[in-house]
Amino acid sequence: MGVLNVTPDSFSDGGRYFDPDRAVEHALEMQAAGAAIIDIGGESTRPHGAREVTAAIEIERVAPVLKRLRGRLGVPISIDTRKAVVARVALDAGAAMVNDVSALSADPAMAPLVADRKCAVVLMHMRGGPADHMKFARYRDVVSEVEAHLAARARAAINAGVAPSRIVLDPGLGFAKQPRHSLALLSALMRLCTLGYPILVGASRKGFVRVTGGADPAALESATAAVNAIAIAAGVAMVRVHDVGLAVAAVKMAAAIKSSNGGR
Ligand code: HH2
Repeated sequence: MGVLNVTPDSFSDGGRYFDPDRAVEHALEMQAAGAAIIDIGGESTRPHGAREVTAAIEIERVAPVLKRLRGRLGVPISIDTRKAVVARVALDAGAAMVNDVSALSADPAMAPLVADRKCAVVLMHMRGGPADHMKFARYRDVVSEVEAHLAARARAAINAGVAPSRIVLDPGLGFAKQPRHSLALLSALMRLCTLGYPILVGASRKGFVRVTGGADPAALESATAAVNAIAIAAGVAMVRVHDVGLAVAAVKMAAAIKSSNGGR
């Protein structure tokens, strides 16, 4: 999943794709590099200093990009939003998936919309909102608590009419999590995969990767690739990344090793 942040303030690429023409160009570049899906977002959820924006602003940012991509992109589009009105505009413009970092809990109109449109949905774990989630980074057993929350959100989605086959779960690395929490979740991905849904992991350039692998750009990309390879080896279905070319290489390598089945 290639990230397309149409925002002025995203933590790693804020402002780079704020211009719709530049955003379209980047979506096409990511597709050419091997992205299987493009995730478009008009609001930053960065761990420190994210500013919540109105639905009108989000729409103003993403709608021109969606319009220009129509008929030009061969891979599906996901809309990264917590707001039903934004998701509706994106689905009307051809998006096939809603990536909701609040797991359908921020907006009561989101679950009925996703159920009605029969689109795919990503349910991510977090606590609090984009502006204050780091206040809630306290756990007794982070893996069990995230696992229980994701299972509960999947049940809530199903109760609202969403087909189980359209649900993807995401542990929400870096969201209401200290680096040690994100690392613990990565070490338990095989367990999360047993929840019975495809798992998405978004580690790309995040703070815990930076503090563990190194902050300079090359180290950050290598460390991100290492996380992506480990995630695929553990059985996750999808990784959300900024540098698609590097991720494709890491994912291909991990998948080849995984499927070699010990040479038998
Ligand atoms: N991470 C970010 C945003 N959306 N969605 C899912 N499902 N999983 C994630 O890990 C995830 C996400 C944050 O990264 P980014 O989009 O690069 O930054 P920003 O939120 O500052 O735009």
